[in-house]
Amino acid sequence: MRRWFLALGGVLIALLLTASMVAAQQSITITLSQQNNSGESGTATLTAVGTNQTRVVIQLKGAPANVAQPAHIHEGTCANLNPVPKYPLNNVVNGMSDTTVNVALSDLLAKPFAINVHKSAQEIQTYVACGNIVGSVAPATGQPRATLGLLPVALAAVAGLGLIAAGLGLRRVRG
Ligand SMILES: [Cu+2]
Repeated sequence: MRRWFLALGGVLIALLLTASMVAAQQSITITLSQQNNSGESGTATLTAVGTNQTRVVIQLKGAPANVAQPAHIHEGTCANLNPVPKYPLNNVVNGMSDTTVNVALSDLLAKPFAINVHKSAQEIQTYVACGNIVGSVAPATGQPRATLGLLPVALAAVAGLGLIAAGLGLRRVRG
């Protein structure tokens, strides 16, 4: 019975590893373009965290030193933005911001959303950078094969690790 227990454990570990590998693939990077001649531009990387959260990491070049610049996810596009913030992000300071928001990446991709950065708390009405949240993670936006293609690899990994675990279990029983 012990070998079955070990084999089962091996398969479970393999499944967990596979799940984390697949989850790590659910990430998009968008471009944040300068607005109002700010000289600030860069990227935002959005990564799925579990099934209903998204980590948003903003990196801007040309940001002023030690100025807190408000940032949000807004509904709409940079060209046609709903000015009311939908999901607040942590302030960009020295070009960096890192926030986990309570919304699934797939939901952010399901309809138009944009990330914008404001000049400062005092000059919040001035946008310094903006980028539309678009990408190829969700099936609705195309290229779902990139994710589906991982499935055979994941299954092979599970099978292989399961066999290894079963082999170790046999060896233990014999030894
Ligand atoms: Cu905003």
